Amino acid sequence: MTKIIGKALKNIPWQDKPEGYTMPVWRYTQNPIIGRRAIPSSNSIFNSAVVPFGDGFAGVFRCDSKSISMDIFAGFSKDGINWEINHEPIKFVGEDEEILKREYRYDPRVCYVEEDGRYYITWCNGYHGPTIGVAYTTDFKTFHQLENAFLPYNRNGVLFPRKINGNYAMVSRPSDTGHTPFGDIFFSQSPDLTYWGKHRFVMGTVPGDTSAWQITKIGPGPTPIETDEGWLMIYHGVINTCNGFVYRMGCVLLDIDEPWKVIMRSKDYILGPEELYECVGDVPNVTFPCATLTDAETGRICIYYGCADSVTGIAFTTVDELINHMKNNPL
Ligand code: BMA
Repeated sequence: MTKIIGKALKNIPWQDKPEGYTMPVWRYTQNPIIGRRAIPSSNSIFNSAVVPFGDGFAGVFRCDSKSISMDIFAGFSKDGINWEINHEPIKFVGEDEEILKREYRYDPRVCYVEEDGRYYITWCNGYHGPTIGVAYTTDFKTFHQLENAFLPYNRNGVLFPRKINGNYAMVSRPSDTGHTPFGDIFFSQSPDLTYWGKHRFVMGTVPGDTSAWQITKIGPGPTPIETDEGWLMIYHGVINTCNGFVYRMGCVLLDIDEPWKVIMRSKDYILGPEELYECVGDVPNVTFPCATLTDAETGRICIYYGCADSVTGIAFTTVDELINHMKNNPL
């Protein structure tokens, strides 16, 4: 039994694994939980992140508008399933007008760092090309934008929920200006969330046909989950097919003190596009995880993921399911 290091979350959204189901991750039967038109301006709501907040939940949602402008919106929920999303995008406050200028914003992650009492938001932020935007809030009303973490081009910046060896820690996926046909995961460290360095390679794509769902590019997904065996990280992996990219999810266990060191990684994916709402939409065949809720008491994990760049779904697993999956399907 692996233990999640963290808090109990009695109201975590949950359904038991269906009888006879063989995959390590199973979908919520009422998916998708957020449809395209959940706010008046939206064309699609997907690739979004949630956290426990008060006696319920809060989140930051990617809503593309009907002009296909990509922006991020705050939202609230009592049960983690039914969401009220603000109709206006987040307006950041900050010290530097240059950084506050908006080009586009998408694929948010939210990470609570207890020692700071702050919820940090990271997202793909347009600044002469995609880079990683960073902000924090304490109330999901006022959002303070900090410096972008990196130079362009980078997508998928995911913060760790505590400092490691005295530094903030982030995994990210350097990219290009377009629909990047490559990409590995790197680890970076910062004493102050402004200056990032001590970059380390974590892991790359898998050549050949050993694990071809992750042959083209990979990127970090939700905030890594601390366990007594290491950091459990769910990530996305992509293969380029004759019909375009297909996005699936996998998992990896990283060393607790040196998270650029991989302990175990799964060869088989844990979830991929199969249901209609994952296979059909603005971008077909995409399952894109951006957040988890975890319950340290039971080991339960609820994954939030974007479906076909159109709607948002949830799926369930446990820490033991994922650890066993890696043990039984080692890369
Ligand atoms: C990636 C990002 C994601 C998106 C995915 C599939 O490059 O743009 O937001 O879900 O492509 O279109």
